Amino acid sequence: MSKKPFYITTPIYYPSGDPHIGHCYTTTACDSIARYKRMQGYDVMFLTGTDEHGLKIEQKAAAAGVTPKEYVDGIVEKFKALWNCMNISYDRYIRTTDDYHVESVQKIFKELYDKGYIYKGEYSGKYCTPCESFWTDSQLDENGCCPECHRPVALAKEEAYFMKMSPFADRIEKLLLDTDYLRPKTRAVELVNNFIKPGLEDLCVSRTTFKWGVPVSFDEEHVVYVWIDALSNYITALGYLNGAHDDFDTFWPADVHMVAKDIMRFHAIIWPAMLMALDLPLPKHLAVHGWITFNGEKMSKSLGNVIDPFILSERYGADAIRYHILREMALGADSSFSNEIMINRINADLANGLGNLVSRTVAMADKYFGGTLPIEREADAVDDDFKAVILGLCPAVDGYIDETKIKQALEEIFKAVDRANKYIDETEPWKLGKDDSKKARLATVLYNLLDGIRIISALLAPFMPTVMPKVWEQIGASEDDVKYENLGKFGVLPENVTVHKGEILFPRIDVEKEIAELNELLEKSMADAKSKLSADEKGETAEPIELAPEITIDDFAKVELRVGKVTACEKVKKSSKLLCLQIDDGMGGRQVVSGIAKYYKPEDLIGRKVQFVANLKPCTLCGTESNGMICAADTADGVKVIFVDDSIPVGSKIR
Ligand code: ME8
Repeated sequence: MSKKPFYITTPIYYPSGDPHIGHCYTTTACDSIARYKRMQGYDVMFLTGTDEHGLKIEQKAAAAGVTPKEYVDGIVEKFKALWNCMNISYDRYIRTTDDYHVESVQKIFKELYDKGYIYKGEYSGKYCTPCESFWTDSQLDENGCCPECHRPVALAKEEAYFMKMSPFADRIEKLLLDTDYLRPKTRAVELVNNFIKPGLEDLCVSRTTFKWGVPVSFDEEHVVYVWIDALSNYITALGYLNGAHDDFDTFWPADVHMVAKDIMRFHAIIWPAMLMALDLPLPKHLAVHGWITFNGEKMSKSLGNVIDPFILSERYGADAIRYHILREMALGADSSFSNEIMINRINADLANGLGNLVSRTVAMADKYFGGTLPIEREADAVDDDFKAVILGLCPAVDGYIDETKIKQALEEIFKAVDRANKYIDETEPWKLGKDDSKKARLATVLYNLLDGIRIISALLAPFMPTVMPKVWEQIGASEDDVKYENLGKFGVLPENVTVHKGEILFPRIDVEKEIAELNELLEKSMADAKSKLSADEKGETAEPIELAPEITIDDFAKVELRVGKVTACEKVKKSSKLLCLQIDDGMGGRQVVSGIAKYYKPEDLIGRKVQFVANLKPCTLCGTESNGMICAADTADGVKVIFVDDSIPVGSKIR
C-alpha cells in the first residue's frame, strides 16, 4: 500500500542577513512535525528555502559591492549551515533564484493575466521598503508609518499591474471564518474586519523601480511583486508549471503552512486568492505563531538583539535549543527568549527530569542485575496507573501534532517523565534491591521503567533527534522497539533486556556561572552583528531611499510648526501606544495625542519643550481628541521626540 502524503512548509526566509533564533522556531517546529509524520508512516515532503528577490536585497548587495546573486549565495550557505547544525531534515530547499521557479512564476503571472485577474494600471500609494509591502492610508499606524515595522513609508507612483482581489473576498471570508484553515482561529475575525470588511483592495503585483526580481514575461520593464514570487514557491517547488520536479499531484494541497504573525495576512488572504484564481485546491492549514521576543521586541537583525544560534547550540547541543524554543511557544502567542529561562528549562526538564530518569533506571539495572534483567516478574497495583499514563501518551501526542500544538505535545510527554520519576519514588527500588526475596518485584519495576522510557524517548525523538538514539542505546531498545506501531503497547522490550550505561545525556548547568559567561558572549555577538549592519538598518538614515515627491516652499508653508511646552501628560486608556499631552502653545493651550508611549513615560515629557504641527486637522485616536502632532524621529533605538531648547518661547513658529 502506498504511503499517505504529508506536505509541510516553512516560510522562505529573506537572505538579507544572517539567520537568527527567530528563524529557528518555525523551521524546528516544522521539522518536528515532519519527523513525527515520517515516524507515523507518512510520505513526507518538508520544504524550506530562501526568498531572494526584491529591492531590499538589491540595495544590500549594492552596499556590499557585489551582485545580488553573489550576495544571497553567501547567506544561503549560512542558512543551510544553521539547518545542518539544528538537525533540520528538510526534503527540499527552494531558492527563488532557481531557474525552474522563475519559469513557473512567469507562467503563473501570465496565466492570471490571460484569465483577466491581472490588469495594467497606475499605482500611487505608500510603500515600506524593509517589508516590501504596499499599505493603504487606513492601514498605516497612528504615526502614518508602516503598521508592521513602524518605519516611515514612501509615496510610490508608477505604472503597474494589479491583481483583482474582490472576486475572492466572499470565499476567503468563509475560508477564514467557517473552516479550520487558520490556526489559531481567534485571528480570523481580526483579519476579516481589517482587510475584507472594508473592501478587499486590488493588489499591486509588479514594480518598475528596481530590477532584481522575476521579469514579467510579456512586459520586461516590470518585475513581479516579491510576494507573488515568494508565495508561488509552495507549488513551484513541487513542479507546478515546470519540469524540475513532478510531485505536485502527490503533495498538493499542502497539509500545513507554518508562519509567524507578521506574514499571516499574505498567507491568509493573498495566497488563497492566487490559488483560487489559478483554480487550485487550497492548503489545509495555516498555523500562525507569535514572535520570539527579546526584552519585549521581536528578535530581528535590524534591532541588533539577535541571539546567535550557533553559539547556543555549540554550548548546549541542538536538542536542548530545539526543546527550549518549542516548549516555550504556544500557537498564536509570542514567547520571550531569555538565557535564564533556557538554562533553567535545560536543568529542570532535561537534566533533572528526563536525564535523571534514564540514568537512575539504567544505573539500577546495572547495579542490581549486572545490566541484564532476569525474567521473573511480580506485579503490583501501583504499576497500573503508571502504565495507563504511558499508554495514553501516544494518542495524546498524535492529537496535538495534528492540531500543530507542539508546546502541548511536549508538556504531555514531560508529564509522563514526571510520572515515571514519581513511580520510582513510589516503588523505592533501592529498598527492593537490598532484599533478595524482592528480586522479581525489582525486575518488574525496572522493566516497567525501561519500557516507559522507550515510549517516551521514541515520542520525543522528532523534537530532539540527536539525543534520543543515545537513550535507546542505554536502555537496550532496538530499532524495531521504537517504531511507531510499538508506541501504543507496553512490554515491547525483551524481558531479559540488557542496558548499557553511557554518557550523561544532559549535563546539569551551573546557572549563575553560565549566565554570566553567556551574557558576555551574547553581548559581544550582538555588538558584532550590529556593527555589521548598514547605517540604514541601524536607523541612522531613517529616511527610506524613495523620497516623497518634491514640494515647493509654498507647500511647506502650509505646515505650521510651532514650539510648545508639555504641561501635563498621561497614558490614553485602552491604548498601549498613545500618550495624551497638554501643550502650552501660546494660544490658550491644546491637547495632542502621540504614539510614543512605548518610548516615553509621562514624567519624561512634562516641562519639556517640543515641536508640533499646529494646523493639523483635529482627529480622535482611541476616543481621545488630538489637535496637532508632536514631531519625532525614528531611530534604531526607537522613536525620539525632537526637544526644543528652553530659551525658545512657546508659540514660536518654526520654519
Ligand atoms: O517574511 N520569532 O521572510 P523573513 C519567530 N520572505 N519567528 C520569526 C522571528 C521571530 N523573532 N523572526 C523571523 C519573510 N521569524 C518572507 C516570507 S513566505 C512565502 C515569504 C520567522 O526572513 C517566522 O516564521 O522575514 C516569520 O514568518 C519568518 O521567519 C519571516 O522570515
